[in-house]
Amino acid sequence: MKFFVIILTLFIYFVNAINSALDKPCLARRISGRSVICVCNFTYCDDITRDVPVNGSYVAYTTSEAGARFQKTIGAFQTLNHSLGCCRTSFDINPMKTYQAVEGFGGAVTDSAAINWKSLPEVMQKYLIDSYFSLKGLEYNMLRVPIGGCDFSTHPYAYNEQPENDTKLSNYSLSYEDYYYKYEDIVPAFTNPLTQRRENYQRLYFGCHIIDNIPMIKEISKVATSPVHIVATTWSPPVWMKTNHHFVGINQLRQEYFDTYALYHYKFLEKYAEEGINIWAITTTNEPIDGYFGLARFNTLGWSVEKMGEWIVNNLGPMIRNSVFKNVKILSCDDQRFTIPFWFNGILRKYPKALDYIDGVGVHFYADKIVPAAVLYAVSKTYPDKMILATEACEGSYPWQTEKVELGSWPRAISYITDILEDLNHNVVGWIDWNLSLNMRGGPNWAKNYVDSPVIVNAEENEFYKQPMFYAMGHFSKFIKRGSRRIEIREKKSFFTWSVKNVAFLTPDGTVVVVLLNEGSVRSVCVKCGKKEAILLLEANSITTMEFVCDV
Ligand SMILES: *[C@@H]1O[C@H](CO)[C@@H](O)[C@H](O)[C@H]1NC(C)=O
Ligand SMILES: *[C@@H]1O[C@H](CO)[C@@H](O)[C@H](O)[C@H]1NC(C)=O
Ligand SMILES: *[C@@H]1O[C@H](CO)[C@@H](O)[C@H](O)[C@H]1NC(C)=O
Ligand SMILES: *[C@@H]1O[C@H](CO)[C@@H](O)[C@H](O)[C@H]1NC(C)=O
Ligand SMILES: *[C@@H]1O[C@H](CO)[C@@H](O)[C@H](O)[C@H]1NC(C)=O
Ligand SMILES: CC(=O)N[C@H]1CO[C@H](CO)[C@@H](O)[C@@H]1O
Repeated sequence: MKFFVIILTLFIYFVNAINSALDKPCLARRISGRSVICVCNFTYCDDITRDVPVNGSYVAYTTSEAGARFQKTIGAFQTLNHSLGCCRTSFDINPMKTYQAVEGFGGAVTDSAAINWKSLPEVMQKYLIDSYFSLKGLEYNMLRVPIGGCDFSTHPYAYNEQPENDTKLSNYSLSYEDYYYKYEDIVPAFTNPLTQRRENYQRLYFGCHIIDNIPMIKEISKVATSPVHIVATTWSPPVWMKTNHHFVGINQLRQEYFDTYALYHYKFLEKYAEEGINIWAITTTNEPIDGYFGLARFNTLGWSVEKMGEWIVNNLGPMIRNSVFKNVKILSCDDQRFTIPFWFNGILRKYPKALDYIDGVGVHFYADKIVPAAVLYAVSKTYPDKMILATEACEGSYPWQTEKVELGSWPRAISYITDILEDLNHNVVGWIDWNLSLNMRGGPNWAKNYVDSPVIVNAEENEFYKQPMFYAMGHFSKFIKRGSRRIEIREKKSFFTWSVKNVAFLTPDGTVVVVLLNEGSVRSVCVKCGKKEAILLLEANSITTMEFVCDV
């Protein structure tokens, strides 16, 4: 028996060694004054396999400003020995004290993401999807999909724009056969050096929703390592349903179309189901405050607290729950976290019955730097059975960020990491990034609302670039599997050392995953769990994910 265990252990080591040897390292391109980007081209794209930690040892992965990308190290746990006293910073992990269960991590398949994906040669389309979703990639397991158009489309559109005032949505179709204007202005056609063909973007643009988004989701589902949970969101319904008859501006839903707008969601679930794609959750409209106050220059639908409550209780809730899609989750809010206390809680004060229909709230990232995460407790304390999911984030969206795509930016990776750590430590169950891939300008985007993305596609050079933000996401998504529970982790440090931001999880496989963000210079820390401890070296300006079995 013992012999068998030794052989098994050797075998595991052997497999690990092979896997590690097979990891394809980052093809680093240093951007002057910044960190590196990893270049994927027609023949090469880096990948990473997660090594299963063997008892008594840990596997750690490090990404740093200096250029490490998922750099693996293996180390040993030792019996606690207080005479060592080596660490000025230590982390006490208690797997017995558990918090929220994780749903997952992901990004958004917008029209723009799909168009950029499609602008690559086929072999690179596969690289891009594998990089995010496969066993050798970040193992994303969540997606957000717009219902109809959003700003990251090539023009504003919705389903069933014609005929007007069609309460039954008799002409609801995913493919829209529509005008081709504007797109050529946004992304000029170019000659693909590989094929020597002049790429016709109009082909992609023409009904891109059905042509590109659905195939992209299908390709994703083929390689994903756990079922992909899709969150679908409407930015704006057809303008005839709205008080101002425009996609943008101050507007609300016309009272006579409350049921039609619920049907608009139901039909989307139905159309995607016909394509073999099940939607996991819908939200109750993207950023309802924007349209209410006229804050945005992109597609919106404004909602007051009262009207939203009324719509959920009288229209959307009953329609979904009395249908074959009754298990589809309904997430409310889908707006900045500061809206929770007055907006989401406002709905529930006025329409407590909405609680019967709502599974939780979606929160967006853009005001997180000024609004304390403590507001999230307004949900998890008051409604402990409702989930909080981070449904949208991106860098480069603020007006003062004049450089929309900042290749190689380390501060933008830190911004993602800090926000994810903060959210996870406040009971958030998952974190969905925006556009999976954008072009070198951060588009296409009909409203010229260009932003950054973890993957930037340079179709003219037949390359795409994995930004530091990409690896930032991976330090969570690849290791914190769905069903993992957050566990207690306590930092003990001497007064004069800076804090290392942290979070810890117990995975369904029984391993412990710890994520540590070191924003200072190089140092050693002790990680203690049960009767054992390990010393871990944290590189300067780095994020480290450590996985091990806790011997309690
Ligand atoms: C891809 O990058 C590698 C490494 O720089 C290079 O050797 C290879 O020629 C590139 N392939 C193409 C098609 O550019
Ligand atoms: C590792 O330890 C766990 C419990 O501590 C045990 O269930 C498991 O069998 C061990 N695995 C190996 C390979 O020794
Ligand atoms: C603890 O560490 C000290 C110093 O390395 C060593 O002498 C001692 O034997 C260790 N004790 C145990 C229980 O491992
Ligand atoms: C249905 O929608 C299409 C656009 O998708 C439009 O061309 C057609 O005229 C519409 N049909 C009716 C009856 O309005
Ligand atoms: C749709 O309804 C609006 C408002 O009631 C009305 O002004 C408009 O003429 C109607 N459009 C059609 C095509 O019936
Ligand atoms: C496709 C796209 O960009 N969608 C979004 C990308 O991120 C920005 C930032 O929020 C959003 O505004 C876009 O809607």
